[in-house]
Parts: sequence; structure tokens; C-alpha cells
Amino acid sequence: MTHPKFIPLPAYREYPVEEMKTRAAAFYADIKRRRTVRDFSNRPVPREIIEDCLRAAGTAPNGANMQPWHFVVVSNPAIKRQIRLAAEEEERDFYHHRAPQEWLDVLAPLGTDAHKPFLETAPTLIAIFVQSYALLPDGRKVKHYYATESVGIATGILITAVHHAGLVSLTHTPSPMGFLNHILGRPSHERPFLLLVVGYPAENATVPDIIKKPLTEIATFL
Ligand code: IYR
Repeated sequence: MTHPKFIPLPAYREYPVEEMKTRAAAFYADIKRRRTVRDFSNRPVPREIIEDCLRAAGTAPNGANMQPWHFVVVSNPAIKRQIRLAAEEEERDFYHHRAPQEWLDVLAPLGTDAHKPFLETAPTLIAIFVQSYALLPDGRKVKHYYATESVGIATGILITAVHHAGLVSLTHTPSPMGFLNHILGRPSHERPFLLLVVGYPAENATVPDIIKKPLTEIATFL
């Protein structure tokens, strides 16, 4: 048993209430500009930017601080091509055979299909893996708690960091995603969670005309 060790809260900053209000409003104004983009430019993105976005993701609150995530950043064109081919194969099966009509109906406004050119066009793909347990060098397994929730939170921070840096992203979930372990050489105790496509939008990028639910619908104050 390791005993807890505490240090004074290192970097908390309290702002005057008026400044907090301005900050909260300004953050909302900025994050509501974020759109999921499917039309990417092939302009390269400096690796340093992706590294800082991943460092930000790695600060996420998570179960027992086990940090049950792994991020594989792919910019190599040959690997991107392999991912595209494997994803499109799954997606063709999804759109033409597996997806129930009910699912296809709610996807219709997004205009998605099995064609995923962005997996090759975009400069950066970040494959995000969930580790349901850690594997110690001696082969012992250490269970991770709330692994999926933790990786979901880290992914939210990553998406926010990418937006904040001035890039766009697409949360892509080819299903099933097991091919990512194979192509990227990840061990079987890591489960693919999401493929985050990151880059600049294409000059003529369009997005679906959709709206977010208002606060009154998404929140209750008691
Ligand atoms: N994985 C498919 C289908 C898809 C599913 C949902 I839920 C979306 O919000 C969007 C797409 C695809 O990526 O096309």
C-alpha cells in the first residue's frame, strides 16, 4: 500500500466574478465555432502542435490516475492508405448490410457514406486506444477503472485543444475498428476507441446545417 502524499494545490487561479462571467462567455463563444469537418486540406500540421494537444489530453481526470489511454499519431501516407482501405471495407458493410434503417435515417442529415477520402487527405490521424488493464514488464495485469469514461474525457480535451490551436477534427468511428490494432501494431489489451482526423479544412469545406439543443433542453437546475 502506498501512502497518500499531498502537496498544496499548485496552480489554481481565482478570478473576480465579473471576470469569470466574461471568461465563461468567451469560452462558449469560441467552442461553439467548433464544427466536425469531413473535407480536409492536405496541408501538413507541425508535429509540435499535435504533441501539445496530446499533452493537454493527457491531463484529463481519469480512474485512479491510471491514464488508460494510448494515442498513435499517423502521418505516414502508406499507413494512412492502409487505414483508409480497411475502414472503407468495414464502412461498406455497415452502410450496405449491417446498419438498421433506423440508424441510416438519423445519419442521413450528416450526408455520410462508406467513402472516406479524408483518411488519406488529412495530414494527421490520431488513433485513440483504451487500455482495459496495464501490462507490467513482468507480465502482471493491473486493472484500469472507468477506462472508457476516462478516454472519453481525454478525447474531449483533445478535440477542444485541436480547435483551440486553430485546426479542425473529425471523430471517426469505423465499426468494428480491430484493424487498427493490426495496422498500428498495438497489443490486444488495447481497444480502439476512436480515430480522430486532424488538419486544416479544405478551402471549399462544407458542413451539415444542424443545430445544437438549447440549454433549457440539455440542463435542469434544481
Ligand atoms: N461509422 C460510420 C457511421 C457513422 C455513425 C455515426 I453514430 C455518426 O455520427 C457518423 C457516422 C461513418 O463514420 O460513416
